[in-house]
Amino acid sequence: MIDCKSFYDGLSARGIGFYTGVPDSLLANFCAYVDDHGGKQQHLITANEGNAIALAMGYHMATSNLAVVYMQNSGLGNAINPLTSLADTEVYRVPMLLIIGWRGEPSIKDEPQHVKQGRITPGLLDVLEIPYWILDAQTNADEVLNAAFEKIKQRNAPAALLVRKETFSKYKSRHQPPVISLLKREEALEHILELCDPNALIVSTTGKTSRELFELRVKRSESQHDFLTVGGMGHTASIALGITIGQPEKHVICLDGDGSLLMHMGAMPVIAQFGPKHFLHVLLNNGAHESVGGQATCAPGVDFKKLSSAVGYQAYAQASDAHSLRTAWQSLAHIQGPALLEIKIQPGSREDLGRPTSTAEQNKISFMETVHA
Ligand SMILES: Cc1ncc(C[n+]2csc(CCOP(=O)(O)OP(=O)(O)O)c2C)c(N)n1
Repeated sequence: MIDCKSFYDGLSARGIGFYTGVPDSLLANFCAYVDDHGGKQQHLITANEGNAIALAMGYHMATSNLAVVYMQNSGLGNAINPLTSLADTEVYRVPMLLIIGWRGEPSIKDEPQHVKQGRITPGLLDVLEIPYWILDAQTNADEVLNAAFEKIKQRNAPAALLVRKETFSKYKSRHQPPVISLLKREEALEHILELCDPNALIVSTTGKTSRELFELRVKRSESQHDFLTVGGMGHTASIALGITIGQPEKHVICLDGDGSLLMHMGAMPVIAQFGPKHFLHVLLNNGAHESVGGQATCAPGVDFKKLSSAVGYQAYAQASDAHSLRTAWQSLAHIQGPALLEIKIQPGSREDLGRPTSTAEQNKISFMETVHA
């Protein structure tokens, strides 16, 4: 396996001065090492991967140094526009090193949302004309870094490392995210299922929220009719907006995460502008990207009450335990217009949490059958 410290030292020796990106479980050990050793001056988690490319570009222009941009391959989509229209050799030509976690690598079993992305990732890099090297536990990291940096220098443009599962050795972060509530996400979801109109259309976000919701429906012996957004991180609220536009009389509940909401926060003013009558946006705020390792988000510094009011939501309420959740729910029940319910939750989840057993398409079909029932 590649030792996180030697890899980090190897990057520092080759002039890397800054790290930015969106976390991925395959890169979690290395990113935890960066976070502990780079500090605030050297490491910033962005809201989405495109932001990270742009940040690396600004950093390079200001210092002439190189930044690393790390991401899961799911994030390549967010990065393609700034990679192609800013950093590319035919535009500003900005050097940087991309470190990309390779979920869904062919021949390795993975979740449905990763399968195609994993299969096309090398081809995508080829189409983008970004030279890349594959990194795994057996790789001689020094040789790969020499080759990659040589290429970056020669082209003065981005190059990438595609990182296989279990490449980096274990590193335990010294920092735990601050505990902002004692309520677990799964408990919050259970309360929501108790409180909500049984005919409400629920759309849940990427990661463990959807996995927990799926298991809660099993536990409650209820049908699986919620829409579980397994991919497309950050787009849950826009999917929910589309649903409410199509079904304006039904109650639509969007279960969002803080990382997810921040990733495409521009959806909020658009929701407010449309002004759906029965739209509850629930923010499950644990201040972390818990599903991929618990890396911090900037949510703890955001005043979501002011934010929701500033973008035009009609109401806001906050909860952090069963009692305040019930009160908050009731206070929003008769609001006509989009409302934000922020539930502060504890980072963490069950060790034995499973994954949806139905396919993504089956999930869509069940959801649509419920909508049209
Ligand atoms: C575009 C994109 N980037 C990154 C990921 C990897 N990813 C999956 S879930 C997740 C964290 C989501 O955080 P949050 O919305 O706060 O929910 P939590 O995991 O804390 O419940 C990340 C980064 C992804 N799936 N898609």
